[in-house]
Amino acid sequence: MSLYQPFLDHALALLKERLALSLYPIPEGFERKEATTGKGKREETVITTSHGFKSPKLRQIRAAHVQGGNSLQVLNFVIFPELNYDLPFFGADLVTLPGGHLIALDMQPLFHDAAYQEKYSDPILPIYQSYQQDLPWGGDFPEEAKPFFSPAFLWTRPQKTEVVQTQVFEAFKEYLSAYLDFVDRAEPVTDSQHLEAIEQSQLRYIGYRAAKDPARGMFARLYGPEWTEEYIHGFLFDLERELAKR
Ligand code: DBV
Repeated sequence: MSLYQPFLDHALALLKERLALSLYPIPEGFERKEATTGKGKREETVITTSHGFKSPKLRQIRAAHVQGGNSLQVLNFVIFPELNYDLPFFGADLVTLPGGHLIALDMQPLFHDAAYQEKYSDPILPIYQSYQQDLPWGGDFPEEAKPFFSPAFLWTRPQKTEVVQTQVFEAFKEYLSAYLDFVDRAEPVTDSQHLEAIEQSQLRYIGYRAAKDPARGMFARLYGPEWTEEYIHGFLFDLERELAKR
């Protein structure tokens, strides 16, 4: 079984328990994609599956799960709230490559003012701090990505797979549960200036992630550049296209 299957199973079970969930459509040809890489003993089949849901307050809950053997496992799981809520994004990028594990977990903020931090970061800091010893700061990451993370950004590069299966899994569960507490309490925004600011911030975030998707190279090598661009803009980071339809 893949390293991140238990994460996905847990997340979907918890979402079903706590939200009025319905399916989010996955464009045809993107539910499951397979390719074979390497030759001879190095041959591996790499399967990417997609999962999409929504709930009344959450526009898109989606996961991309890449399974390519022991040295290629990825779960990218993001929740995009509806545009009439000031909720942060839930962002998890759980990546295992030949070089090791790379874990990013955060409630990615729409705004950086003190009131927003107090509402959506401060409650997460005790969870974040409780993992600092076992999951230390992972070092360099792109400077331009910094505006998209919160003070509770858990960024770590565990050496041992066992740490992913234990502490990282626990942290993932705690962050997701705390996020769903935020969702429970969220009230719709009605002020038009505030709504406009939320939409702009969501577009900025999604635009950045679509433009700088660190998986673009991997997907293009596996499945070709056309499939990859369509996957990124038509499913993984689709807000711009969805707004054009509204
Ligand atoms: N990352 C994605 C999606 C992925 C994915 C949709 C479906 O946004 C996977 C797959 N992330 C993925 C892979 C790598 C990373 C790395 C395959 C390894 C790339 C490589 O080394 O070849 C957090 N993810 C990373 C890195 C960061 C993140 C900081 C290191 C990449 C680097 O150093 O450039 N999550 C990522 C990120 C944001 C986020 C940048 C920004 C808002 O939420």
